[in-house]
Amino acid sequence: MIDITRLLEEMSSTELRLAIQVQTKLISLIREFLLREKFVELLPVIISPITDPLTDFRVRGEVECYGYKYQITKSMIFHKQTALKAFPRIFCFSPNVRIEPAERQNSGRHLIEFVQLDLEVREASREDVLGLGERLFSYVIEGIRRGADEELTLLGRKLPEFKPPFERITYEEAVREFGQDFELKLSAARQEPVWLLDFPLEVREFYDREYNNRPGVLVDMDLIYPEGYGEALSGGEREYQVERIQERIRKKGINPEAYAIYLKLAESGLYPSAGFGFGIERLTRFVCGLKDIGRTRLFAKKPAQFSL
Ligand code: ASN
Repeated sequence: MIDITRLLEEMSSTELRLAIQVQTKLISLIREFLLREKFVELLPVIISPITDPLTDFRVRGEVECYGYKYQITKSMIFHKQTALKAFPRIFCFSPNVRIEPAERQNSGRHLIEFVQLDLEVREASREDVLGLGERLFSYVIEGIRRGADEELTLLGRKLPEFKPPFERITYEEAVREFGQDFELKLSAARQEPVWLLDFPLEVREFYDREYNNRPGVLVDMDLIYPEGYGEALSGGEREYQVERIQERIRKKGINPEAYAIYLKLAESGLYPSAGFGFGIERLTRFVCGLKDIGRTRLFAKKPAQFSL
């Protein structure tokens, strides 16, 4: 059953209302920044024959219409790459559904339905989108510090100023310093955002590009929030040559038939590109200094919880 008491409590929560007012400003600042950078905004794709494979424990959300099978979007990665055939710089506020394990219900960071700012840039390198990400992040934080000071004061949040360039650390260095499960430890140990670079091939999806001269290492990145808030954004350079994509799909043990459409598109020629996805609820959580991601949106759906 849906917990009506919780739902009504949410509708009357001052904290939640303040967070959503801040979020409205965040979204507006992001748009303002990206439009100035000559990006085009795409409308989100909610169902598609293909979506981000992500890791196996996440169940496929499927919808059948007219005898065709669609999947519910886990990320618009393949649509982003395809859309670059039409426009050189694109972004989308993209709703994603990821059926996370029930144990993550109270992680404070996981919702099974969330929105990410997903963007992609034709012929860009990781360095290009890393710079863009830093500028976007600093712009948005500065805009909120100035434009939402009332809300932040009421939320009891002191938001520091962040000046790029941000620190960089490789995945290998992070493991050495904090062990395999390093994300929250690294995040808690920092007062400024930090870039995490060069993930090993096994822990990411097949579309992030492998270095030409470093087999098994990817030209990708995450931005990690300070103060223990964990991951902010995730992205990298992409594979775009059909043979390399086929090889990476094979290495993941995925049946290439499942991605036949994508492989056809790659055969027709994809642009080299780089991009990232930036979680809006997590950004709201960080900016507002909230413990619980359930307080960053109405109708929040935590793992294994039935909600409106
Ligand atoms: N949006 C991410 C990216 O651009 C992918 C994801 O959400 N898994 O790399």
